[in-house]
Amino acid sequence: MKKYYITTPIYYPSASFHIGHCYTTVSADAIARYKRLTGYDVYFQTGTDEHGQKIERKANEANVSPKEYVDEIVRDTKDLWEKLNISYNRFYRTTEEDHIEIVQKIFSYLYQKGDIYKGEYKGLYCTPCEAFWTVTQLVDGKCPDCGREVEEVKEESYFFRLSKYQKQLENYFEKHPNFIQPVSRKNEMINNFLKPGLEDLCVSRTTFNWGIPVKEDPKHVVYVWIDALTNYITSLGYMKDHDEMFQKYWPADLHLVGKEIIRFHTIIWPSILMALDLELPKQIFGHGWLMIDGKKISKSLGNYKDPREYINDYGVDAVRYIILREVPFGNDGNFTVEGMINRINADLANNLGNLVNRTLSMLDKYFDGIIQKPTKQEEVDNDLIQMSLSLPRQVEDKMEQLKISEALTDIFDLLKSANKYIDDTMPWVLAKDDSKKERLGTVLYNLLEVIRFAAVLLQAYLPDTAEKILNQLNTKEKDISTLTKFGGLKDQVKINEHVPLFLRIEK
Ligand code: ME8
Repeated sequence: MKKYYITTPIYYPSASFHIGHCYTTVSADAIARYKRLTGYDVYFQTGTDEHGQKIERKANEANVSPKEYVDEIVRDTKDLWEKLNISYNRFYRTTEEDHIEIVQKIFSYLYQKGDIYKGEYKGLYCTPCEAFWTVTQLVDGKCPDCGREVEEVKEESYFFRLSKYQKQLENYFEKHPNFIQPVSRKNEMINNFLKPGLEDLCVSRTTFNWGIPVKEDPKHVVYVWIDALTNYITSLGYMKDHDEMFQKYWPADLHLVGKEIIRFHTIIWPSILMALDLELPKQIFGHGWLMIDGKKISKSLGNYKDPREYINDYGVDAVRYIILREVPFGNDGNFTVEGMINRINADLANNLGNLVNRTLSMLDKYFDGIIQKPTKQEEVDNDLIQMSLSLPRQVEDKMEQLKISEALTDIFDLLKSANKYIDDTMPWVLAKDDSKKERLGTVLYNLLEVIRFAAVLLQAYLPDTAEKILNQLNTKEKDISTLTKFGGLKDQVKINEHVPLFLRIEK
């Protein structure tokens, strides 16, 4: 079985996650579920990035130890992912013993190799982003990533020879055109960072304690981004005696990250991997941001709500749908409650919900809920059948390019055609004529089968809803391999009870 290792970034523990945070995780979940559906042995990892100055300060403010502080928040993060139905295989924390041990080993190895050396850092630091900057990189004197104040830092530090990997990185980017996606992000990295020349990177701090101590020099803690990025391999048992997971799953097939951290993932992380003589991940995809009123939803702007409120109000799949459907993957997109309600009403309640409800109700009414497998189809059925049969291929093409929103559009287009097919074939008219009974059974069968096609694929995106539909259809034909033939639903099976999937929301 082919393996697929997909990761989200490990999240900074935060007491106030917003819908923007859910974007990376829900998108990764849809990709992971889709890959499982198409037969891959998927390993999907997420987790938390728990060290650093920012966390230490917050814990101090809250008058608790950093570990107590993160433990509490991590519980809350897991709760949110559970409510969003995130099917991760591993939730990894950088405070885990194994991680700490391996980060120290990696640091020592690179030090002995000469890729890490001791010096003094004098420069600027953005604590919210945990990022070092030079004066020329600032925008209006502020952090170019988040626009907040930077602090002057002067301390003894260890440095990683990032500059040594400049040429190797350039070559790699050139030889692997899909390594950084979308392409616009690759160009940004080349123009903004590689062309001006890479400087060595400060990889330890001495002015606070909450981090992984450098084994040989414990007044230093490892720079939190080095600690964080290595999570993708320490979790697999890299440098451990039992490294079967590492052998099996590395290199990662996809690191899915927000665009503001693409620099760390495409320049710093690959250089470290090169220094360790390891293979590079196959792809790093930098997605865009969810915005409110043209600004990134973020804690500092205060324009957020706990996503659980939306889940409570509209249901988990409505929230997942908005995240996955609203913005072409890679771009920024606006998030509004009004937009969410419009989509729920138009796509989920009308297009999908009504189709399922109408079809199942007609089968109840005209055939006591018993499926009538046809012996012949008519000319008008062919379009719908062909459209269904080509859907899995279309979705596969879109997912190959991580065009999640477009994949959903294809599925919902089929549902739209099914609704139109009801208007064209008018089952309620057929029902009035006894001699048309067989034809009526065929029309309803075609609709049920289209619904099954859509539901099988929707398992990747709206898992609860897909499961409900497949249960209502009373079918075990849930595998994507059953979509090579139109006609998976069995004859004379009685469908299960059904309730509307989504209710229209009055504004
Ligand atoms: O960056 N729209 O963690 P994080 C879309 N710990 N995505 C958003 C978003 C928005 N408005 N706001 C946040 C970190 N995100 C580091 C990662 S990995 C080795 C270390 C996304 O908690 C963001 O882009 O700040 C990122 O992918 C994820 O939330 C976690 O961000």
